Amino acid sequence: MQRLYHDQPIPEEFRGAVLALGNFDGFHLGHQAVVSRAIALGFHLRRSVIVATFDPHPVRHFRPDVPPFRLTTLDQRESLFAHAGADAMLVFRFGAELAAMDAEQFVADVLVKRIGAVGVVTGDDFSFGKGRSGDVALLRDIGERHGVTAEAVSQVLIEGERVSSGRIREALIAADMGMATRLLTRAYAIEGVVERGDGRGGAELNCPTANIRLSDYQRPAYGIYSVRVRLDDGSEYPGVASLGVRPMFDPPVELLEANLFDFSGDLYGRTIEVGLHHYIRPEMKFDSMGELAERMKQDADEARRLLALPE
Ligand code: RBF
Ligand code: MG
Repeated sequence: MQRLYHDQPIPEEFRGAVLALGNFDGFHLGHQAVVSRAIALGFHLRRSVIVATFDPHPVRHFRPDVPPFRLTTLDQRESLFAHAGADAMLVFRFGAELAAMDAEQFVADVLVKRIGAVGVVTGDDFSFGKGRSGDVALLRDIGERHGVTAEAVSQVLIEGERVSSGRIREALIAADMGMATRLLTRAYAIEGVVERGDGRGGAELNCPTANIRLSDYQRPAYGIYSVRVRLDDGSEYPGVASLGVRPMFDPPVELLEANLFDFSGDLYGRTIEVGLHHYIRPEMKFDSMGELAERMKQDADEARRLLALPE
């Protein structure tokens, strides 16, 4: 799939496209409804379909100090959009230029002139333009004057409440992985490059782990999780992981450490994606390494049971 940027020329083949417009971080059930509609419209009009996203996130621009809150990386979004059937991804590089643009300019200069969109599909809560002054009604009005159709897709409800990224963050913080998974339609997955750790997991605890950083991701509750780990060759391994600061050790280092069942090999430097399936327990401080090792064995058994694997 092609990755396009709002401030670079759009290749001829992608002009005249239907644009799914939003941030789509997480690509949750509500986002999927918007993109599905854009794809249906593109099919009907025989136009290609571009899915937009913002990077950096506008919130980072306006409030640089907020703690990490991303639900996906740009690479994860690209792969999710591709699997949904989009032809290209359009990255809005959010900075001073976009922040200062009013609603009219955004539609006329960016959507129409630069991108050449013929139709735009958003969620019904979409807002845009300087100070978020534009809403879907204004998008329809401005679009009409510039020959762009605008359509807003209704919110999606789960248990009577709107599916939203905020609700997913709340579920993750509360270790409600069942709800997070339903809202996302897949397990929350953290991607990163495997770093060299202290080697203690393999040597002392009989539990070698692949360690990755949490970078810009929303932190779920610290603790021990059952996981499914996807490697960069597409293979997948069930396992158990610890996510947190490891109170057994000083100084605390925030890490996601995954032990892959029935895997032996070197993962250093490789990109892995760790899907968090079930929350098992919080991180704890034990009196000895022996007790930690014993508990880690129980965690692995519990993870196998939760993931419905044979003992
Ligand atoms: N570290 C802690 O300080 N407290 C824990 O409760 C804890 N539980 C863990 C459970 C599992 C399944 C795994 C894989 C790791 C756990 N760790 C915990 C991290 C462990 O101390 C670390 O992986 C090794 O020290 C290797 O760096
Ligand atoms: Mg390790």
